[in-house]
Amino acid sequence: MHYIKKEFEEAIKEIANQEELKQLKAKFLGKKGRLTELFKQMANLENEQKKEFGKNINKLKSYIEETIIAKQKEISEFIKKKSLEEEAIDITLPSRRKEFGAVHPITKTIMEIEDIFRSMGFDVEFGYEIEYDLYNFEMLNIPKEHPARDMQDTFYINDNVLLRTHTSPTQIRVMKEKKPPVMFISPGKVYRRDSDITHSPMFHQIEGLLIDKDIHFSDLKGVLSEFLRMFFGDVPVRFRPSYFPFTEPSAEVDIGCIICKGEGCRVCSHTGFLEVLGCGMVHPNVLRNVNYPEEYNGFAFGLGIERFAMLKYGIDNIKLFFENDTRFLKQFSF
Ligand code: FA5
Repeated sequence: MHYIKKEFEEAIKEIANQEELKQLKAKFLGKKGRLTELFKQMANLENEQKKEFGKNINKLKSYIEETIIAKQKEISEFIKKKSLEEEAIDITLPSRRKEFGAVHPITKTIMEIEDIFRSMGFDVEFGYEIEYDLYNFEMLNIPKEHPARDMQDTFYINDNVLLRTHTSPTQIRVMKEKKPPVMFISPGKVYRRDSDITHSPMFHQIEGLLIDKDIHFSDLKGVLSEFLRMFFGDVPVRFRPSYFPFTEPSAEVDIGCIICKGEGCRVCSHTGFLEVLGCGMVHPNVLRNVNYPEEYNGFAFGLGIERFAMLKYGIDNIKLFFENDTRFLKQFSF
C-alpha cells in the first residue's frame, strides 16, 4: 500500500493543469484504478486482516481525495493569478499621442472667401475641370486665332476639349442654365503650362459674376474693395486698367505686398504691390452669347486662391501647397 501512496505523491508533483489532474484521479480512484485493484486483493485475505487492510485502503483513499482537491484549488488559483497578471494595466504609462489632421491652407482660404461672399448674398456654383474650347474661349469672346489665347498656355485634350485655363467658363454654364439676375462665385482647379515661385501648372481660382439691371463699375469696385478689406484687413488696394476679352472695361486689382509691407521683395518683384485678381464689366458679346436680354449687365472677377493664401499666411513659394509636407501643413491646424 505504501508503494501506491509513494507513486501517487511522485505523480501529483508533476501535474500542471486540471486535465492532467483528472487523468491522475482516474488512474488512482477510477473504476479500474489502483485502489480498486487493492480492494480486489482483499478477497484473498483472512477476516481479521481484511478489516485492517480495508481501514488502511480507506485511509489512503481519503488522503488521495483530499490531496487532489487541494491540488485542484492550487491550480485554479495559479490560473487566476496568471490571467490577472496578464490583463494588468499599467495606469502610469503615458498615453499615446493622437495626430490631428488639419484643413489644407487652400481649402481653408476657399472657405474663408466663400463665407465673405455668401455674407454679401452670393451663391456658390461649380463648373467642370475638363471643358469645351467653346466655353473656355469662344463664348467668352475669345475666338480661335484671337491673340488673347496666348495669355494662357493651354493643355488640350483634343481640338475641342481642354483642361480649363480659368474658372470663367462657369459664367457661361450658369448663364445658359439660369435666367437673370444671377449672383454667384465658383471655386475650382484650373490648369496652365506655367511654373515658377508664384505660378503652378495646376492652381485654384474663384470666379465671381453678378448680373442684374443697372449695374455700374462702382458696384464692382465697392464689392471687391469690401471683400479685400474683409479678407486682408486694412491694406492698400489699387484698380489698374487692364484687358480681358470677356470684360469691358477691365481692370486688375493690386494690394500692397503683405510680405515686405510695400518695401519691395522677390515675391512682389520689388514693386511693393501684388496683383491679386482680374475683373471688369461683362462684355456685351458674352451676354449676347447666352441670350440675356439687353437691359441686363453686370460685372465679373477671377482671383487666384494660391496668391490669396500666400499673402494671408506669408508663404513665399507656391510649391509648398502641393508637396504635402506635413511640417508645413501642420501649421494650419488652428
Ligand atoms: C483670368 O484667369 C481671368 N479669367 C480672370 C477674370 C475673370 C477677369 C472674370 C475678368 C473677369 P488671369 O489670367 O489674370 O485672369 O488669372 C487670374 C489670377 O490667377 C491671377 O491674378 C493670379 O493670381 C492667378 N494665376 C494666374 N496664373 C497662375 C498660375 N500659374 N499659378 C497660380 N496662380 C495663377
